[in-house]
This record gives sequence, structure tokens and C-alpha cells, in this order.
Amino acid sequence: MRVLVLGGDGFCGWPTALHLSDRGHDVTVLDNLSRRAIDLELEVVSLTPIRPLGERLRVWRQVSGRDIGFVRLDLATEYDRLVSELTRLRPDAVVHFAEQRAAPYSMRSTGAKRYTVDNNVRATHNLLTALVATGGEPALVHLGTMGVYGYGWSGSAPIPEGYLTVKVPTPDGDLEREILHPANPGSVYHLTKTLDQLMFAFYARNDGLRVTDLHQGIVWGTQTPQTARDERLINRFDYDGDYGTVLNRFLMQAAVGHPLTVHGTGGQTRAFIHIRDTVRCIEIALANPPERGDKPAVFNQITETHRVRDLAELVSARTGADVARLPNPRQEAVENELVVRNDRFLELGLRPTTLSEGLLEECTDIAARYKDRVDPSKIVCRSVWREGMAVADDLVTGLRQPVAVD
Ligand code: NAD
Ligand code: USQ
Repeated sequence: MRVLVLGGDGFCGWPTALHLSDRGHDVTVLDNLSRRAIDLELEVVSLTPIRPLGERLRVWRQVSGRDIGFVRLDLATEYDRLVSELTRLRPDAVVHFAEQRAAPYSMRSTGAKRYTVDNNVRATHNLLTALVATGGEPALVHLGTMGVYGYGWSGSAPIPEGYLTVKVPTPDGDLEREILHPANPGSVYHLTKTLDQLMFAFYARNDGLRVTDLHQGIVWGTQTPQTARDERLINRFDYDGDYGTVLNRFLMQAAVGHPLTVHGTGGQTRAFIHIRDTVRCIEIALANPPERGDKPAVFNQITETHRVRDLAELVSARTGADVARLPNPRQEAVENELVVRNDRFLELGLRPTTLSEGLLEECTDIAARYKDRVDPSKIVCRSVWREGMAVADDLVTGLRQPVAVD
């Protein structure tokens, strides 16, 4: 297949591009490199020394003999160029990772809220209209999020894959209807993903676009077999308070001797997936697109669920790290249950990678190898959901290292 990977320079997109290229697909990456610009804005770098995209692509050609194309383009603002590129490349499938994806970043300021909505909603809508304008052939696979469902709304009832069957009382008796699961976003970022869902439903119905929306849990780990082939192919590892996600942060914190930063009681239960399974899920979704005229296919892209304090205890037991209980900078349920259906990927052959499979070790080793790149002043989460909420002071100040800028 000819596959266009939007956001292919990012944490999920880069290993996906390599995985698909390795499987023999003809891959082109499209990215505006905005994620690298946000690192500059936040004055932080990936824990791992990621190389410029041009170098990544050259090294991939050397180690695999395969070419990956690159188009630098802003999906949110360069509509005409997007149409030209779709016409030129004629992809069979488009994988859409290209959005601002950090919930804390999306809440850090008025400007960041507006940027997140402008960027994500316009990028997705431009893509959908460009697909229609160019004939609507490619199947679209989009990365959504478990956060569209929210946490705790349905108690211990399992979260279905996208749709809920409801009974609507009418004077003539109950009508049974299948509806999109009610949206319950917990941040401006998650809000944009709930808006994406409505756009997919509309364009699938109105224009027959074939859309798969993958509601992915928190991705952990960093390397895949392809990114591990050469240090210059290494994947991004975000550790800072805005972009770092909880399990990778705990593993990094343990490696540098920083207490594990549990928000509140740590009673939040979340869904997780290893980056190796992310790339496999994308491949499975590409091989199983919906038919024209179908409603968007929704898969829950998760392999396990864990409570934040249990993860902290697990990492602490393995490494001896202290656990710190910090004021929670987010507005979220203090404790929640989470039961998630993920039958569709399992039926299609996904064999889940779990926390117990030695990959915690791999992740800790990577964090330890690059620990000199960590700036401890960037670790505590300081983006608050509402002005005036309390945040913690730095927990470690004495270890500040000079950060190497790539
Ligand atoms: P990332 O920020 O590392 O990568 C996103 C990429 O998209 C970046 O390279 C960025 O430069 C690019 N991009 C952003 N806006 C763009 C635009 N307007 N035009 C062109 N390129 C643009 O994020 P990630 O962690 O790789 O996440 C990828 C997708 O997966 C996101 O949509 C995210 O919501 C979703 N997701 C991620 C996780 C996770 O834990 N990382 C979990 C669930 C879902
Ligand atoms: N948390 C801590 N300590 C930390 C960091 C986070 O206790 O140091 C807590 C948060 O308060 C939250 C939970 O851990 O309750 C998860 O936070 P996170 O930053 O790991 O994940 P989240 O903000 O939900 O976002 C990440 C990705 C996002 C994706 C989402 C999937 O950044 O792109 O959509 O995971 S999901 O959570 O399933 O919606």
C-alpha cells in the first residue's frame, strides 16, 4: 500500500512509519515539525537524542534499503498544498497522528487552548474535505483517545468500542438506537478529539469516506524493533510536565533519583498500550478498513488498565524510588474505575504486550542511559486546569544538568 503518515515525525508516528516501511509499504511522512518547535517553546528536549527528520530518513535508507518520503506541510493552514500532495501521492491509506496531543499543554494558557483547537480541528477538517475533493478513495485511520469517553461516567460498566445502544422512550414504546458513546472530555485537547468524532461521522455518512477512529490509551515505552536498529533512529521520550505521560515519567524519575510524582491519591485508573502494540494496531486497522457507506469503525486501542498509585508502587518496588503525593494540577475524578472492551483488536490477532514482559527494564535502561539530559526543573506538572490551583515546588533542585540541544 501507499501510506501517508500525517504526524510521522512524532512519538507514535515515527515508529509507525518505520514499521510500515519495514513491512513493505510505500510510506510518506507529512509533518510540519510543530512538536519540535513546542520543545523550543517549553525549553525542554526529548530524553532521548532524537535526530533531525532528514537524518532519520537517511539512516533508515542505509539500514533498511527503503525510502520514506517527506512532505513538510501544516495541515491546519496549507489546504491547497494538501490537495496537491494527495493528488500527487495518491495514497491508498492515510494515518492521521498530526494533532497537538498533550492535555496539560492544552490547558496551560489561553493561547495554548486556542492553538490546540485551531490546530487539531482545522487539521482534521482540512484533511476530510481534501479527501473528498480528491475522490475520497484512501481509507483514513485516525488516532483518537480513550479520554473521549471520560472517566467514571458509567461506573464499572465496560466502555464499548465507540457506540452505545440506548432505548429512547416514545409514545409508541421504546426505540432502540445505536449512538456514539456520550463525549465527556477532561481537557481542551480531549475536547478536540470529541469534535473529530463528529466530523468523521458526518463525512462517512455524507461522502462515503472510510474512517477508522482508534481510541488509544496512554502509550508507554519508547523503542520498537525498527527504531532500535541504529541510535540515530531512536524514538522520542517526553518526560516533562506537559508532554511526559505517567508511566514513562515514573520510569524516568526512578532512573534519575527523583521521587515519583503521583497526583492526589493516585486513584485515577487509565488505559495503557506499549508503543510496539501501537504500531501493530495501526497495521491491523489498515488491513481491515470499513466499507464505503459504513459508519466510522471505532476500536479501543488499549491492552491493559492500571491505577496510577499501583504503577508508582510497582516502579518503586523495582527501583527503590520514593513516592511523592503532589497536589493534582488537573480537575479530574480523584478515584475512578475503568473497564474497557478491546475485543476488536484481539479478534483481529493482536497479542498484547504487557507491563510484565521485561519492557519496563528496557525503558528504565534508556532513561538511565540519557539521564544527563534531564532538567529536573521541568519534571513537576505546572499547567493547571484552572487559575489559582496549587502546584508543587521542584522536588529535586541540586541535580540540574546542562541540557544538550540537538
Ligand atoms: P506527537 O506530538 O509526538 O506527534 C504529533 C506529530 O504531529 C508531531 O510530529 C507534530 O509536529 C505533528 N503535527 C501536529 N500538528 C500538525 C499540523 N497541523 N500539520 C502537520 N503536522 C502536525 O504526538 P504522539 O504522542 O505521537 O501522538 C500522535 C497521535 O496519537 C495524536 O493525535 C494523539 O492524540 C494520539 N494519542 C497519543 C497517545 C500518547 O500517549 N502519546 C495516546 C493516545 C492517543
Ligand atoms: N499523572 C500523575 N503524575 C504524573 C503525570 C500524570 O499522577 O506525573 C496522572 C494524571 O493526573 C492523570 C494520569 O496520570 O490522571 C494520566 O496522565 P498522562 O499525562 O499520562 O495522560 P493524559 O493526560 O491522559 O494523556 C495521554 C496522552 C494523550 C492521550 C491520552 C490517552 O498525552 O495524547 O490521548 O494519554 S487517555 O488517557 O487514555 O485519554
